[in-house]
Amino acid sequence: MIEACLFDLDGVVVDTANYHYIAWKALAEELGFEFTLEDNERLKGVSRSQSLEILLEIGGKQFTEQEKLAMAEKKNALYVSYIEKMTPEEILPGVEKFLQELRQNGIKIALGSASKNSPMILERIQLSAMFDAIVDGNSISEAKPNPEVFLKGAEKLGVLPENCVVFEDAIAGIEAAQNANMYSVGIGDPETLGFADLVIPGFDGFTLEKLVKELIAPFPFPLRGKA
Ligand code: B16
Ligand code: MG
Repeated sequence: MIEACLFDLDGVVVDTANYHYIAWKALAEELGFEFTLEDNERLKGVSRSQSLEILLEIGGKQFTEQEKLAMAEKKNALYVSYIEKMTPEEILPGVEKFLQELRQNGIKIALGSASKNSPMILERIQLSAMFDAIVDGNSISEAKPNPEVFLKGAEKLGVLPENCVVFEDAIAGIEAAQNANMYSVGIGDPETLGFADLVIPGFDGFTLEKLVKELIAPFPFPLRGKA
């Protein structure tokens, strides 16, 4: 039985990946190397500090912890200057309608994101009120694929993990959902996220009825292979 749905933010509710990309690219250019869109794929769902490590590995650069802290802050300041201007129009297609349908059916909703900027983004896109609980980069100590972010979300909602569904666009996020013993729905490419319980291209035209039919009915929890 589905009692709660937990949503990742970047790549699921909004597409902030491009803002992250422009900000990381600016830092890379300042350091004298190129950072491509393909490189940016490696940063999706990854924490800010881990993202910087990956970026510096790509550029073959080494810095002290203090220097790295300053770089992460600089990147974040630029990133924040972009997300400050976000509007509700940037909510991905079908998301609001799906969230409303969940509420109407008494299903609880939580956010489970690695981003420390989640509260600001939700406020700018005017979606904060839709979430019964918010767990983000400010309240977790372990990054996905560790299940902490989703387990904390379920706990805040007072729902058992096996009655939760996680919506995620990142491989590490689907792994985190599976490690939490929750159902997982991948948002994006079946080739990349095929190991999720269900993969959909996005929320446009997606309904609770479809979720139950395509995810829960074929895999009632006690019969799931990996449960
Ligand atoms: P911040 P998600 C993640 O958001 C992004 O996908 C990832 O690219 C970013 O590095 C991370 O948040 C941390 O973001 O610098 O704002 O704290 O996909 O977990 O919603
Ligand atoms: Mg994401």
